[in-house]
Amino acid sequence: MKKKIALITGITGQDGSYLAEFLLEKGYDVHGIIRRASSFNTQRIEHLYIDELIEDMHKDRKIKLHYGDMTDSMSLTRIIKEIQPTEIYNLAAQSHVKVSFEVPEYTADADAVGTLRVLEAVRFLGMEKTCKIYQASTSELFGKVQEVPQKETTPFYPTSPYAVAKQYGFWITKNYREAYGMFAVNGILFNHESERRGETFVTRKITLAAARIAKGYQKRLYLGNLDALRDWGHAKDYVECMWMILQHDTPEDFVIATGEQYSVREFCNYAFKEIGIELDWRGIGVDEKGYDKVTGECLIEVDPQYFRPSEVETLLGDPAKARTVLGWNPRKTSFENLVRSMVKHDLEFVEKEHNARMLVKR
Ligand code: NDP
Ligand code: GDR
Repeated sequence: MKKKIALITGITGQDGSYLAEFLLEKGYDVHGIIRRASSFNTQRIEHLYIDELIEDMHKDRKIKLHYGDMTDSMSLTRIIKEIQPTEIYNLAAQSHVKVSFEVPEYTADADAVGTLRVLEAVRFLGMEKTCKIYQASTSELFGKVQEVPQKETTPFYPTSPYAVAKQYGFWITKNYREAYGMFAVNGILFNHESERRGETFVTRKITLAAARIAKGYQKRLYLGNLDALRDWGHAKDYVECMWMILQHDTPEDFVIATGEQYSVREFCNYAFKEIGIELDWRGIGVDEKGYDKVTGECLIEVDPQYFRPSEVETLLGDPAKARTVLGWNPRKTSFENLVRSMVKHDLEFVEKEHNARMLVKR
């Protein structure tokens, strides 16, 4: 049987790191694209790479990394030509919705045209029939929602430069599938989190703050829209579904979600409960604050700098198609266990962070 070779763009991100682990376990040769940075950006994949590097520079490493960039067609084409992947997972993106309002042009270049670059490289190299492509589409496409819950047939209404760029990515993937008969598919994934989540996304920002408050390293957490409703799953469960989508007989797009919804405020309640604090919410709108019910201390405040020029107020996915067609289980990890594992991880993480700072001060 032909060896399965995977190329992951965005391998240094949350999903890329879990997917690399998953595919290695499945026996794949795993390659990833990393971009040049002035400091290390490989923390999430060091355990898949550095250890072997230290042992023996020339030994077959678990994953192979290549320098490239979503804004650079040449590098993408060169890498794809060199490694001849049988599956490409296009996860690389400027993935922060609020930041996309600050860097809209770059976001379009990396997230929209970047997707085209990958598809076109595969076509240009004549690999249309040998290489499957997974595109990381998003629930942000539904934006100003037209139907509840959102499913594969729900119309899109993107409300940020990020979502508009991803809408291009969605359609160009579908277009290459229909025009050239390529196995190019979209996973429309709702929010998914983990202890590897970037620190500026709301869930991780909350669990890190809860941990720092528990240890006495932080006094207060400042957030934006507390009323935003999201369908939050676990990243590890979602990368498995990316793979399942590519193993399906026919190239089809899938919504990946849990079918459960919580507000940012509720996420805070669960996270603070893990450090033994019951929150008492008082006030409304920008004046709303979260207090420790026992001590009366104010722990959470709204800061309008975190509001977005246009907000996605509510997202709730319907994973019925993925469940019935792929046999995927949307709630392997319960919401409570997701929050618990993130807080547990961050209690240890902030302790190490604090000790490292003390070391520097000495
Ligand atoms: P992250 O932000 O954690 O990771 C993004 C990855 O893309 C990083 O490896 C980053 O590299 C890389 N990257 C960014 N810009 C470029 C570029 N110009 N060239 C090459 N690589 C680049 O995202 P997630 O892992 O959370 O998400 C993975 C994908 O799924 C993204 O496309 C995201 O938009 C999409 N998505 C995510 C959801 C979620 O809830 N997590 C839900 C739906 C879709 P570096 O480490 O150097 O910054
Ligand atoms: P989102 O995730 O925009 O859904 O995009 P994020 O965690 O950034 O925001 C979720 C909701 O929380 C509200 N919010 C805050 N958000 C952040 N980041 N910081 C805050 O302080 C804060 N306070 C309230 C937001 O307004 C929003 O409503 C994520 C990304 O991973 C995308 O790449 C992906 O496509 C979508 O999920 C699905």
